[in-house]
This record gives sequence, C-alpha cells and structure tokens, in this order.
Amino acid sequence: MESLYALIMKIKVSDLIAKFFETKGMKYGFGIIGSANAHIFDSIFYNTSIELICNHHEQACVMAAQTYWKIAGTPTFALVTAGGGSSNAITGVLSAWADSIPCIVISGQENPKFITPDHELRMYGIQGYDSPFAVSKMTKYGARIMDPKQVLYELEKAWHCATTGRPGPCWLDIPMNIQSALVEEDDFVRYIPEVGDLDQEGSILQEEALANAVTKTLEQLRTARRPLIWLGVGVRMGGAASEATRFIEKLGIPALVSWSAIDLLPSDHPLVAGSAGVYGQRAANFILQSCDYLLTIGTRLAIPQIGYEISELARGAKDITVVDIDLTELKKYPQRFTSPICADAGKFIKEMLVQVAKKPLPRPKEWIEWCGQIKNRFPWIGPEHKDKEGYINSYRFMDKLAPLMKPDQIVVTDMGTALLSGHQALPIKPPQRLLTSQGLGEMGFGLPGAIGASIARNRGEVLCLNCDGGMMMNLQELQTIVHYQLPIKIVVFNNDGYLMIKHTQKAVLKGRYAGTDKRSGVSCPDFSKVASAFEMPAYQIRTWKDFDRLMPKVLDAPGPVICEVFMDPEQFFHPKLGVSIQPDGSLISPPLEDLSPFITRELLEASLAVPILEKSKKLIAPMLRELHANEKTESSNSLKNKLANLKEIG
Ligand SMILES: Cc1ncc(C[n+]2csc(CCOP(=O)(O)OP(=O)(O)O)c2C)c(N)n1
Ligand SMILES: [Mg+2]
Repeated sequence: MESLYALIMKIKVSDLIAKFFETKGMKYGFGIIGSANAHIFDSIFYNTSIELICNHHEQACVMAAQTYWKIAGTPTFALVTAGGGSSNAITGVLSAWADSIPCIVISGQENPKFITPDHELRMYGIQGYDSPFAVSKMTKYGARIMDPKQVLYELEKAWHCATTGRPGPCWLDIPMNIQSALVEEDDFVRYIPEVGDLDQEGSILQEEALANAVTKTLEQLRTARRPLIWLGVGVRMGGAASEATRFIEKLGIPALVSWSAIDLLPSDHPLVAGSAGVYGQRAANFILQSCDYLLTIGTRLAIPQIGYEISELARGAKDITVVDIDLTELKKYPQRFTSPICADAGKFIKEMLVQVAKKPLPRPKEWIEWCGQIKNRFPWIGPEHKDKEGYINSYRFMDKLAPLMKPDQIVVTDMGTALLSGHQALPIKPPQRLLTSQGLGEMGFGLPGAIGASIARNRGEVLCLNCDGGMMMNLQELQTIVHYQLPIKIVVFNNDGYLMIKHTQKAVLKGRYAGTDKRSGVSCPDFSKVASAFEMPAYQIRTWKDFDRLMPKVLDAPGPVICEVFMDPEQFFHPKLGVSIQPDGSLISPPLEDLSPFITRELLEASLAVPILEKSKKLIAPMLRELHANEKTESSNSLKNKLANLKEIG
C-alpha cells in the first residue's frame, strides 16, 4: 500500500515537460507525432491547455514556431520524432538560428541502451542518430537527456539560452523510456544560470558603461551634418518596438530600416528613409551613401543590405557606429565599423531617449529636407515597373494592395517575387506586420509562416504573399490551414517557375534556362484546381479590372482563400544592384547608390551629397535613355541646384 502511494506521488517525465511549457505561457505548440515522441504528445494533448497544431512536415513546425514568436512575443516549441522527423526539422532550425529566433525543439529518440555516446555508430537502434550533435552548429544549446532527473534542468537551461542575449533555437533530444519514466518531484535537478552558459555575456555593456557609450554616440550625432540611423529587428527583440517612432522623432534624425524591421516604423513617416540594399529602394540607397555619420542599432548589416564592397558602405561617412548584442557581428568588418558597441538594442534606445530628453539634439533641417526631396524624386513605383501587355506588374500590385490592408494586417511572404516586391514596394504602418525568413531565404516559408502567425493571433487573419515555386515547397500545409480553418489569404504570383533564378541565368549564363520553367524541367500545377482539392475558394487575377473586383473579396473572405496573380514570366525585379558589362566584355560592379536600371549620370550626381565614383562614370547604360526619355532636364537641373548648397555644407 505504501509503495503504491509513493508511485502515485511520482511525476511522469512527459507530463513534466508538458507542464513546463504551460508554465512558460505557451498556448500553442507545433508538432508531428511518431512512436519516439508519443508520450510527450499524449501529455500535452491530454494534461495541459496547450493546443498542439499538427503540421504535415517538421520543417513547417519550426517555421510556424518562428512566426508564432514574432507575433505572440513568447517562444513556443516544435515537437518532432526520431529519424526523418527530426532531420526534417533542421531547415526550420537553421532558419531560426539565422534570424535569431528563440524556440525549443524536442526530438524523440531511441532508448538509451542502443545509444553510444561517442558518435561512432551511424544509427542507433531504430531511426536513431545523434540529432543534437547534428544541429550543434545552429543551436544556442543542445542536449540529449539520458537521466530522467535531468529533464527539468535541461528544459530550464534551454529556455534560458534560447531567450537570453541574442536569441536562438535550442534542441533537446529525449529517448522514449526517459519520457515515460516516473520521478519523485524533489529529485528533479534545477538549473541556475552560470557564467559561461551564454557566449559573450560579459561583453554586453550595462548601466554606466552603456550610458557612457550612449553619451559618446549622441555627441557624434550632434556634430554630424548629415546623420543617419539604421534600425534593425534587434530593436523589437530588445523590447523597444513601441518606442521606435518616438525615438526617431525625439532625435529628429532620418532613419533607415532593415528588411526585418520594416514594420517597426510607418513607411510614410517623413523621417523614414526606407530600406537600403542590393534590392533597396533607390532613395534609401542615395540617403545611405550620402550621410556623413551612420549609427546602426540592432541590425547585423548583411550583404543584401550593405552590398558587396564593404569599403563603399555609407562612403560619405567617416565614422560608422554599430550597436549589436553579438560581439562576433561587431568584429565582422573592422575596417568599416569604426565604433562598435556591444549592447542590447532596446536598452541602448531607451538610454538614448533618457539622455536626449535632458539635452536635445539640434535638428539637421537641411539634411531632412534633402532626404525628403530625394524620396519624392524616386518613389518606390517608377517607370521601370510599368505593366506588360496582358500581365500586371508585381510592384504595382503591392502599391494597389496597401490601401486595402487592415490596420493590423499581418503579411507573411515566401521568397522570389513575394519577397522582393513585398519588401521593396509594400508600405507598412505599425501595428501592421511584415514577416519572412531573412537569413536562410528558404522557399516554402510562406505557408507555415502564415500558419504560425495566424495561430499566434488565436486563428487570426493573415495575408500570405507566395509564389508558384514557393507554394510547391510546402504545399502540404494547405491541409493544416484547412483543418484548423485558419483565415489565411494566399496570393500566388504565377510566373511559370523560378523567375529569380531565370534572371541569374540571364545575367551569367547567356539566358540559358535549366530547371527554371516548364520547358526546362520545372512546372507547377493549376492552383485553382489545387484549391478545390483542399476545398478552398480560388480566384484568378490577370488584369487590374480583376484586381478591383476580386481583391476586396479575397481580403474579406471569412476563411482560407487562394488567389493566383498572373504576372509576366520574365518580369524584372527593380531596382537592384546589378553588374554592368562594358563594350570590351569587362564587368563593373557598381556602388550601392548606382542601382539598375541605371539613371543618367547627371541625375545620379544630383542625387548624392558625395561625388560620384569614377567607376560609375564609366558605366554604359542602355536603359538610361528609355527610362528617362520623358523627363525634362530642368527637373534634374533644379534638383541639382537645390542640392548644390547642401553639398557645400556637407
Ligand atoms: C528551399 C530553397 N530551394 C532553392 C532555392 C533557390 N531559389 C531562390 S529563388 C528561387 C525561385 C523562386 O521561385 P518562386 O518561388 O516561384 O518565385 P519567383 O522568383 O518565380 O517569383 C529558387 C529556386 C531557395 N531559395 N530555397
Ligand atoms: Mg515563380
């Protein structure tokens, strides 16, 4: 009798895991069952209030966990089984790692008696392999739990590592018979954070050191003639998203946003300069290259943002201050990052607000005016985006879509057209959100990303901008959407295959297509028929008339919808940093301000507060005349006159 009582007081490890997640505030998790994780599935399903969303591919579970975190603001878990179940999750884990997203992946595993600790065996028992080791280069912390008493310790440690410092995914591998073991509650080992558990913890500036770094930075902003701030998603991660607009207004300094921080500031704010980069907005790139002091906060300044030639980044600025929580990122380009500051972006911004309230900065009025003129001169939609007969241009689509969006619209994009047009031409106003996979850039992110965001809003509405190729990489998730009746409006840009890669083939392989369209090996199904197989309504847009008639219906539909948009299968993605082939066959890699299609050298010169580079003068630009044929030279001259004054003061 006594031993039976003792048994009842013991906790099943899988129940402890489920309770742990519940106490961390998780309302939803994502998973796919197998024999190796069945105990945990059962415990979460029957013994907690957490709803387990069952995807149809493990990569989708982790992708959904990413957008869940972005919208809910709290991490969740992906629960996968052994073998292929866990290896399928790896793309999602790498993607979360690249984008600094906290989540916990739990994988089921073969029983310990088959496991060798030294990685010698390729496979353990049935389907087992060393999954934490396999993902060790893309997780902040990973462990296999071989002792049931260690479960709580490992969960607490994984949570701490995932959510502290620069966030990221953690992975716990739990053998089946550990999941089902019974442990006395008092026997569970607890985790107390230790120095050294997190890399670089000691390097992050705090309190007085942080305040001093802020004072120095404000001095630099004070003395600059053309100061510019570049905000990244670290600002949101640091808990300062709600302060972002007030921040730039209090400082009174123009600001760029990285692609992952587009939804931090209203695109139409007079101080918002847009997003610069290889696929940047023309005005944003001019402003970046013209500033004389650059302060970046919470952005890792990836190549798509800063271009290929680091020495040419913000080339009008002698000094670049980079604020990042990750010391390694700060050491990336020592020749150009002249003042690196290791700090939490949110804390840095909050301290700046405190100090600037005591001692305001002078307003760089002429510079702000100049930035405004450049933005007016180069709107996001230009002559390069005109529609081709029979098709609608994807950039114009974004422009027409924006006014139809809801004030709190969540937009999730896949790659290709959806990513580029979505990030170059869709205006966003917080609390609207724009989410995608930035670092890994994996096709197929759109559908699971939309699922995670919708679930985070308790089955809320999401607009998913997708492409024919991207749809096919996680098509099975349509059933997850239908099963949970998620009101996700899916726009599919249909362009006969892989348009982005067709352009690569045009640029470097003389336009020989291989594996990029129907004739060269890749095709996509009729998405209206796909929609009907999943019992979803379908719409097709080929003209602006269709758009006006159908798009409001798509956006107002109560449930999931697929809407195909037929675009030119050869449409350009513009503007973009390209290369220029010279008459002698040599290649010139233009600087960041010189985006394609090229503008006249005269206009380029007039649009910069720094002299144009010699190599820009050499570029031959067949599209120049065509693009600016109807522009009167006076307009460029008057801009030049207006700017001349500023150049002198700069
Ligand atoms: C998982 C994955 N496989 C391959 C690629 C390489 N890739 C980048 S864009 C692209 C084509 C995208 O086609 P689609 O989704 O239809 O967009 P489009 O460019 O046609 O608008 C490919 C194959 C990738 N980014 N991700
Ligand atoms: Mg395509």
